[in-house]
Order: sequence, then structure tokens, then C-alpha cells
Amino acid sequence: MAGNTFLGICGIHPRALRLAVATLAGATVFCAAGTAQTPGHCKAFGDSITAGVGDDPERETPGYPPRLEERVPGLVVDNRGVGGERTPEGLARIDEVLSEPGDCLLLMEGTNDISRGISPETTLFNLDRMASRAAEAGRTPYHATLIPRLPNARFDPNNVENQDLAQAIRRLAAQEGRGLIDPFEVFSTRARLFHEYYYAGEEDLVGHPNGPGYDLLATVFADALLGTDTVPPVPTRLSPAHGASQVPAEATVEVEMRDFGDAIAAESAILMVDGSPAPAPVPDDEGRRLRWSYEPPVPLSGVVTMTVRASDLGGNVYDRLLGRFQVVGAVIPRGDVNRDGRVTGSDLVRLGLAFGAGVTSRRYDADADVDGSGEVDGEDLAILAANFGAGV
Ligand SMILES: [Ca+2]
Ligand SMILES: [Ca+2]
Ligand SMILES: [Ca+2]
Repeated sequence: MAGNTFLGICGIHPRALRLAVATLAGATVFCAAGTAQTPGHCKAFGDSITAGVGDDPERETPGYPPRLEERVPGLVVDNRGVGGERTPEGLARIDEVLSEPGDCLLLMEGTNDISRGISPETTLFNLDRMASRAAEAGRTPYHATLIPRLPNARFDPNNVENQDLAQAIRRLAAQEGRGLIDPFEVFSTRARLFHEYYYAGEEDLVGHPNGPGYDLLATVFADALLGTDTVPPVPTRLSPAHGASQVPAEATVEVEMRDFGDAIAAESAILMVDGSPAPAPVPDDEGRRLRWSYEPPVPLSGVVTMTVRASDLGGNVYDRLLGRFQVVGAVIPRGDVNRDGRVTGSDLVRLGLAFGAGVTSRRYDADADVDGSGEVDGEDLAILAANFGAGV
């Protein structure tokens, strides 16, 4: 396959590569097997989020592709997004798109798989096949993680499956030496994400960007294609998984973090499990991956929270919740909206934000609808109040 922008056959980071290009101006070949260079003509392949649903209606050409063209000089991006598409349909359609001229494939698909109950293994297999077809056709494939789903999405409103899929897509990209574009990570760290960057149509039960959201999405793609590292080390493996239940008390906590740009500042990385630091992780040779395998000294119980702080050499920092799981025997008190095992003011705040909202409202929060009635109301508040202070 052709070299990709990240590690490619040359194994040179694109920022270093651009410096090399500047230094060696005039040299035609400095990497024999394949030049890791910014692509010139991409197919943006995916579903309605590639097509541009939810974008500013004033725009003639919606979505991230035209914005990406503006951000990467000389780049042509053809929009090949099809609304509602799942990866099985994508796999059936990919050859047709690859028969068109171009040198790269930007692949962001799978949120409709989550909505329709397609297993993550199938989704990942299909994404891998599409990227492989692209490579066989002489294109450079890039995998993209999916943007977060709305808190009132009918399926996976807490992005548990989406987060797992993001980790799997990152691993796939790393294993196959393909480029990785990470909107899931960048979007997840935005304050007021759904209010400022998402389309406000009430019929949207998955979550589409609005104009500013597509601007941000295009920036994430552009940074990756240009080799500007704006993304911190990201989780590529987590066991027990976020949202897991019935986890044995003696479980080993396995965490892998990876950076797709700069190396990781390994000495600064800290994994906390229920507030206790795990021993230092093992970095790999190139410094782009960290692994923890941690056996807590005392048996786990209740709801276990895992957080990570890790930064890359460029100063991009990951510092937040990595995941939570429930140990076998844990009983979550009713009213524990954020599922951290305790009913506290944080739960009350979250319930307050959704108060009065029914299932069709953008403000609806399934976890705050404690009794599952379809509306967040006084009944839910009463349950929370009755259990205030309770914990496992
Ligand atoms: Ca980075
Ligand atoms: Ca709570
Ligand atoms: Ca309710």
C-alpha cells in the first residue's frame, strides 16, 4: 500500500517530513517504498454525517468535505456520504467509489450500525475490508472515529458502545499502519458540545453537527492530514470495559493508550483506579504506546472509576474519566444518574438539566429518567431525593 501520513512505510512523522521536504527541496525521492505525503484527492466516505445533514441551510455544499478543501491547500475532497448507511451497505458500495479517480479514502461510518444493533465486530470487520479495498486500489485509507451520539439517542445515549468502537478503530488503524482521524476524542472534550456543535432538529435521534460542528469536524480531518498533532494520547484498550457489570472483584485492570502523532511523555502518565494510582506503565520502543496491567492490592467492590492523565510531547493532555464498571454484587442506588455508585449533587445537577424533558426532547437524558417513564419529572426527583447520600 501507499505510505500514509502518520507512520507510513518511512516511519517519519509528517511534521518531521515537512521539515525534511523543506530542507531537501529539489530532492525527488527520499523514501524509496512510498512517500508519506498529504493526499491530493480524497473520497469522503460515510453516512449522513459525511453527507452533511444538519449543516447550515445557507451553505450550498454541506458537510466537512468542502471545509476540508478550504483548510488543506490543493486538496480535492469528493463527498460520497449516503444518509442512513450502515457498514454492510458501505462495503457493498465501496468498489464503485474506488473506481473513481483519487488517491485517498476518508472512512467514517458505523453510527447507524450502533442504532440497528449490528455487532461492533461486524462493524470493525467491514471498516477493515473497506480500507483494505482502498489500499488494494492504490489509495491511502484513513480511519475516523465517530462523533459522540446525543444524550437522547434511542440507542447508546451514553456512548458506551461508541467509545468501545472508537478504541477498536484506533487499534485497527495502528495495527494496519493506517492514518487515524479522531473526531470522537476531539468532540468529547468540548464544553457544551451538544448545544454549540450539534444540529437542534428535534427529529435527530443520532446526533448531527451544525455549521460550527462541521467546521470543527473539518479541522480535525485537516489537522490529521497535515500532520498537526492536536490530539492527546487516546485509549485503545480498556478492560473491564466502560459500562461493564458483574466484573469479578479480583479483576485485573488493563489499559492501553496510544498517540497517533507525537510520542507520549511516559513519565507523566498516571492511571488512577478508584482514587489509587497504579504503578507506572510500560512504554513501547517508539514511545507511542503505554500499557498498564494492574492487579489492585485489595479486591474491588461497588462501582470502580478509572481515570488517566497522559500527555504527548506536544503538550496535548488527556486527563479525565476513562471508564466505570460495576463489580459483581454492586447495586446501583436509584437516582444515581451518572452511575458512579453514589447519589450526590452531581446527579441532582444532571437531573435538573433534563427536568421537564420527554424522550423527543434534545434535553432528555435517559439516565435522569430514573423510573423510565419517558419524561424527566418530579417523580424522578422524588426518587433521587429519597436516596440522596446513598452509595454502594
Ligand atoms: Ca498526540
Ligand atoms: Ca452519582
Ligand atoms: Ca420519569
